Amino acid sequence: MSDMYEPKPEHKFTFGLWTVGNIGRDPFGEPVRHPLSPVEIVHLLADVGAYGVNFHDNDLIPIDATPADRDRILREFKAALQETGLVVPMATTNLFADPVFKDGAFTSNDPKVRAYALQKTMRAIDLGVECGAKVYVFWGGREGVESDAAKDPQEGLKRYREVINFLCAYVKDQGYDLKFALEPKPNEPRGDIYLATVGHALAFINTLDHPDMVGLNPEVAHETMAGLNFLHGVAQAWDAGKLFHIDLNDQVIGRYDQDFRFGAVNLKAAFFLVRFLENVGYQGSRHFDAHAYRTEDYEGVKTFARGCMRTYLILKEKARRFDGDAEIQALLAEITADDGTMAPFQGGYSRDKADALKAHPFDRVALGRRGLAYERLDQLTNELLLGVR
Ligand code: GLT
Ligand code: MN
Ligand code: MN
Repeated sequence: MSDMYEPKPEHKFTFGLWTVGNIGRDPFGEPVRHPLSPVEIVHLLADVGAYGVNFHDNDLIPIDATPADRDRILREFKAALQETGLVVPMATTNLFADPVFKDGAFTSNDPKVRAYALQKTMRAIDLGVECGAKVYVFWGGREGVESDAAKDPQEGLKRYREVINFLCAYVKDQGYDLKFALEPKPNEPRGDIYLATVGHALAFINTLDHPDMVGLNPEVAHETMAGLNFLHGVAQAWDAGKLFHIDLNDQVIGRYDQDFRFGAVNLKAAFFLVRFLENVGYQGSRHFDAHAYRTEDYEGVKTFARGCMRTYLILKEKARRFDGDAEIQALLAEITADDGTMAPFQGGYSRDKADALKAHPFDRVALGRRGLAYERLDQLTNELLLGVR
């Protein structure tokens, strides 16, 4: 399909090996698709027009691989990257699948498990950097509890902090050009996961030894699972200079972790998200952390992957139209109109300003009577998204 919604490298669309490589296993059912090798996945992604591919250490190198296996797999993977032109902007560690991590990795109650998790992460960082990754994601899916009798949440946070501090120092010591991105999630697979939302993670970062090295990888589905407005979390991460990466997908509030195709559920929320990312000038990857419905074969997986990128680009075009729509812009200008009379009270504090404001007469009733026309604005937004303007 060659049209204005065709993905190009400059769009920075990326997928994890685990996304299009998802074989459709769920808690109730066996896999529905045969596993693809990392090399096959790279070719599939190149086929649909992606820019990059991300991975967990064990998506690429099986946990029990010998050093010889590791070398061969890595050689073949790098050759596939070379052949297709795909890059690896991000990497991460699988600290959730193996039984050893059933009580968490960095926050496990067992010091041997914590040390093993740290060792595994250092090795995985080496692997990611070797493949070119500049962002390293920490998704602590097993860092948490089912019962608070098992673990003191303060102790959990202390352990988490100690490990992130250690790893920041490791990256500096190795001279790697790498930033960390924490990915919050409220629950699943643990009953409750530590650092549950963007807000929790932002506050935690400020307690670290090297807060400058650590930012966020917010995911649409995860904030939505918590019932939150994803855009607001993203905006706050951006405002703090912490939007290092983003996981795009979709999710119905109150359901299991769905990881649907971007825009599959809430197109309007996806629209405002894309408009935000484009308008603020976010330069990072647009990473789709999603997978195809379990009903699909690999043709369906390609349709899914193309759909994520195409929806993003369509919404980007819609954002351009929204910002150029005379009626919408006139309405926005009216809503935010400023006659300048409040200028003496704005900006920083001064004693004179405070005194003048305390003495100023306001017609509260008239201010409260004004209609704001948000109904019209939202309806115009809907009509723009529905393609009738
Ligand atoms: C897992 C999770 C994702 C994370 C991945 C990175 S692992 O697939 O569901 O949200 O981004 O560790
Ligand atoms: Mn998810
Ligand atoms: Mn994710």
